[in-house]
Amino acid sequence: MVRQVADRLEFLRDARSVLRKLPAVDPETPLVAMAGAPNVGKSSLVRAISTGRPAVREYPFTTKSVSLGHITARYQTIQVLDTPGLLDRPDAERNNIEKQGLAALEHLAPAIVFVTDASGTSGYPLEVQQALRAELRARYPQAPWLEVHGKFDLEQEAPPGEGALAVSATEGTGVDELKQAVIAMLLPG
Ligand SMILES: Nc1nc2c(ncn2[C@@H]2O[C@H](COP(=O)(O)OP(=O)(O)OP(=O)(O)O)[C@@H](O)[C@H]2O)c(=O)[nH]1
Ligand SMILES: [Mg+2]
Repeated sequence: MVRQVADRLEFLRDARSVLRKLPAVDPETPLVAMAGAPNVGKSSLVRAISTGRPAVREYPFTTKSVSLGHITARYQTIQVLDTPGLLDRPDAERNNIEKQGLAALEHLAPAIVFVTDASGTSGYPLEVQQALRAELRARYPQAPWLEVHGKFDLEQEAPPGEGALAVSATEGTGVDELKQAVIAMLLPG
């Protein structure tokens, strides 16, 4: 019998080793996810506003799986989820790294901080990032949403959109405002 279901047992063994590496998200604690195209500075912002310490590198798809940091405010905790970069393309063409990010948005239903990089250094044009933003907004219309315009120490191709927070993770400008905006969004009152 064991031999008959051997391939399924093997799948379960593989699944266990993958699942073991995922962070334990507490469903009772407020959750916000940093989302956006690859290389726009999501992980840098997670590091800047939370206890999370995801790797930061100058190339896309540095973040290959979700990870968690925390913010403590008013004696309460907020979970901050770093997610892999997403490209503006149909799901069928998305790679497994992107799919993990989408699965997190889908199943954990976090509030979303969407990061746009209009400095031209991410490698992903503004139009691509804007199309991705429109897709995510349409896909998760219920998600509390915060718009961030990153790498603001660099020259920008476009001004921050209305209501967007201009921030620089490297120089620290706007980082406190971002943290306070996240707290206000998740711990109202
Ligand atoms: N000048 C400047 N560079 C930044 C800023 N934030 C991030 N970077 C740089 O942009 C690159 C990508 O940063 P990450 O934080 O790894 O970006 P990411 O969106 O997490 O990237 P992926 O995980 O690959 O999707 C790194 O070289 C960072 O040093 C910023 O505010 N200003
Ligand atoms: Mg990253």
